[in-house]
Amino acid sequence: MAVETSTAGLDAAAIRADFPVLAEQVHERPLVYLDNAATSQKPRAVIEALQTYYETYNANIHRGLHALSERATAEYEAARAGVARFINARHAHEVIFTRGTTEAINLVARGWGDENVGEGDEILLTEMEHHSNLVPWQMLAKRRGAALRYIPMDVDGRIDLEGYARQFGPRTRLVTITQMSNVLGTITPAAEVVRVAHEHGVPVLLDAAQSIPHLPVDVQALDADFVAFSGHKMLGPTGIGVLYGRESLLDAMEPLLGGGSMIRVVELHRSSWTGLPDKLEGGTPNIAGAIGLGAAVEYLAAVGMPGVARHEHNLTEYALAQLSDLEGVRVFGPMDAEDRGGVISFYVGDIHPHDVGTLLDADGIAVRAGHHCAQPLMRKLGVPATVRASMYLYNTADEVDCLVGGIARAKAFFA
Ligand code: C6P
Repeated sequence: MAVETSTAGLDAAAIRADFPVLAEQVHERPLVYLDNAATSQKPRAVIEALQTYYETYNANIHRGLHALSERATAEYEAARAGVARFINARHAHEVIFTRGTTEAINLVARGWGDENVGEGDEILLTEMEHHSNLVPWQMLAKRRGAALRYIPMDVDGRIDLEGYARQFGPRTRLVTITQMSNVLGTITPAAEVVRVAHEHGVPVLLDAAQSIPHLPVDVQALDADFVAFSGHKMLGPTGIGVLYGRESLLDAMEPLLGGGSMIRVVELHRSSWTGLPDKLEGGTPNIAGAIGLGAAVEYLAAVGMPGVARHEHNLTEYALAQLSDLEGVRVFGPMDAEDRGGVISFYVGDIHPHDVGTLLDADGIAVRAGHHCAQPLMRKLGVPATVRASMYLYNTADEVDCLVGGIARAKAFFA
C-alpha cells in the first residue's frame, strides 16, 4: 500500500467502527462505499441522537409549555448553535434550517432574488453547477426577465479569474457558484470569487454541498453572503440542510413559506413576520433531522476537519495515481490533488458508465454512474455520463485498491 490511511491523527479504522453500515456485506462481498458525494453514511452518534429524540423527548418545538417541548426546543436550537460554530457564523440565527441544499438555494432565489433581481439584470454562475444551483436561477430569470451569464472556465473546472472579473457590469446582481464540483472535484477559489464580487458590490452564494462535509469552511473568513449545504452529505440525516446568510441579507429577505411559526401578528387581510431565524422556517421543521445534524457536526468537529481534509487528500492523490496507471481510463478534473477534493469521475475505455457501475456493484463497490445532475457539464466534457467514486473520512487505501481491481475486471469483461 502506497499511502498512509492514518494521517494527522485520523484513525480510519477506529472511525469505521463508528459506522454500523460499513460492516455490511453486499453481494456477499464487504461493502466498499464510494458514493459519498451522493450521500454519506451515518455514525452511531447520529443514529442514537435520532433514537433518543423519538424515544425520550419527541415533541413539537417553540409551541408547548410542557417539559418535552422545552427539551426538544432546546436541542433544536443547540443544533443550530452547533452548526453555526462549525462554519464560524457570527450568529446562530444566521443558520436557517431547510430540507437541503436545493431548498436553501430556492429560498434565496425566491426570497432574495424576487426582491433584488429585475428585467435586464444578470446572474453569474458556472457551467459546472449542479442543477440545484442552475434551475432555480433559470426560473428566477424567467420570472424577472433577467439573464444568466457563465463564468469562463476550462474542462477541469478551473475558473479564468481575469475573465470572471471582466464580466461585472452595472446589471450584475449575484454570483452563485459551487465551492467544489460534484463531478470534477475541483475546488473553486471561493475567497477570491467573493473578493472580486464585493469590489463590485455584488453578493455571492456558495453552493457548499460538496465542500462543507470535507473541508474546513469558515464563512466569515470567506466573507460569503449565502452558503447552502445538506446534512445528509456530512454524516447527518436526509431532509435537513442549511442556508447560512449574512444577517442583514436574511433580515431583508421575504419568506418562502407562509404559515405557523414565522408570523408576529396575523390579521384577516395581512400578517407581519417574526424575526430570524423563525421568519424563514415556516411550519413544523424537521426537528429530528436538525438534532441529528447537530450530532453530525459534533462528530466531525471532534475528528477535526483539517484531519478529514488531509486524509481525503492523501486518498485522492493515491487514487489518481492508481487510476492514471490503468490503460484506457480517462479521469476528469484536475490531476493535481491540491486543486480538488475526493470526488473522482472517470470513463473506462468505451464502456458505458452504467455498465461499469453495475459490474462494480457486483463486487460490493458502491459508486455513482450517470450525469450527476450536471447535464451542461456533461456536454462540455463531451460524454453522456461518468462513473464517479467519492471518498470520505472512513475510506481507506485498501478500498481504493478494490476500486482499481474492480475497474480492471470490468475492462477484462468487455475486452
Ligand atoms: N448532489 C450527487 O450525487 P440536495 O439534493 O438538495 O441534498 O443537494 C443538491 C446538490 C447541490 N449542489 C451540489 C454541488 C450537489 O452535489 C448536490 C447533490 C448529489 O452529486 C445528488 S444529485
